Amino acid sequence: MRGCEVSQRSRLWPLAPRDPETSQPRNPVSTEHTISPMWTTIQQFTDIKYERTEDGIAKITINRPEVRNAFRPLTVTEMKQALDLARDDGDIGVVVLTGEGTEAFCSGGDQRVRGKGGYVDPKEKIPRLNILDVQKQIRSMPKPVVAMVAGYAIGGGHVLHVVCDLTIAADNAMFGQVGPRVGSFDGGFGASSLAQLVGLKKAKEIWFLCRRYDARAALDMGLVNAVVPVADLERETIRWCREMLALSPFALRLLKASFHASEDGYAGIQQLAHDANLMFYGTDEAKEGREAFKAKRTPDFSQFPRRA
Ligand code: S0N
Repeated sequence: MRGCEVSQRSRLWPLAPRDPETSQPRNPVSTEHTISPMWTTIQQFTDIKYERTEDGIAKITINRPEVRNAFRPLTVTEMKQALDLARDDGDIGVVVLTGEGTEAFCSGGDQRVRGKGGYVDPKEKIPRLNILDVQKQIRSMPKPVVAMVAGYAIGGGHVLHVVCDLTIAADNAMFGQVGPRVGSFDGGFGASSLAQLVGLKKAKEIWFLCRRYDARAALDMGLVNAVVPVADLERETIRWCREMLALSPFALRLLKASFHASEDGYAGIQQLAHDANLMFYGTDEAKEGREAFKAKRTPDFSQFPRRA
């Protein structure tokens, strides 16, 4: 595990026992201490925080609360690095994406550094729309990514939660697109994935009218998975993450790839096929091909059944 002081994969915080009828914890008081996470900083960044729990949850926090967690090129570069770290860390099973504080998840691109062709880093001077790379990274991350949303998820910040696999919202969350108001639009995942989530008419309404939607409205239209009091947001998000950590990581990985396969076209099929290949590599049939090549002999595949 790269750059991390925590080396053991332990289960210090087991899942709370749940009432099978209500799915609520049987004894919320006694489970309180078991659910609070201990975050360890894995790497220092400027615009983001990258932390993890001992039991396999990574948390990426956009840390620019003074601009409602708007992203600038450096923010995006660091998010890409953190997502790579989370992907490559075999102890990480779930990734949480969030914003610092309770005012905003993310307010999209930093309008102060928006130039003619995109967002401009003063050092680089090259205009970029690199947040699109982050969106793709979240989509292809072979682990669930959970958006933990308090406050505003607006513009490109809204698209970020849309591309996450699940969204847990605080009751103060506010969602919306503002592109046509501020002179931009995201016709990629920002349009297609949103339409898949809430339906085409609703997605067009969100983009064409630039209205804001509170957490209750977001839940009603299927934009988020759960709404909880803002004080409970992290606890509830961690609870959802730990439920997933208790499940088969490869089944979750294959499911994620399957959900995206048709929507992402050849890239989606590539991801799913890659996952199938990973499994195939472990079979005796695949090993026979490799061993035959190394031994300079003709492979004998006759021993393997042609399954129905
Ligand atoms: C988030 C809002 C609703 C919060 O309102 P609130 O709570 O009243 O706070 P404010 O007083 O408005 O804000 C506090 C301080 O934060 C600054 N600030 C807020 N958001 C931004 C931002 N996005 N960029 C820069 N600064 C921001 C305020 O200026 C204020 O600063 P001070 O204290 O100094 O006055 C409200 O703030 C709001 O509506 N914000 C703007 C939302 C917005 O327009 N976002 C950009 C939308 N566009 C994108 O995200 C583009 C995404 C993108 O990259 C892209 C992707 C695909 C294809 C194309 C693009 C593309 O860029 O074109």
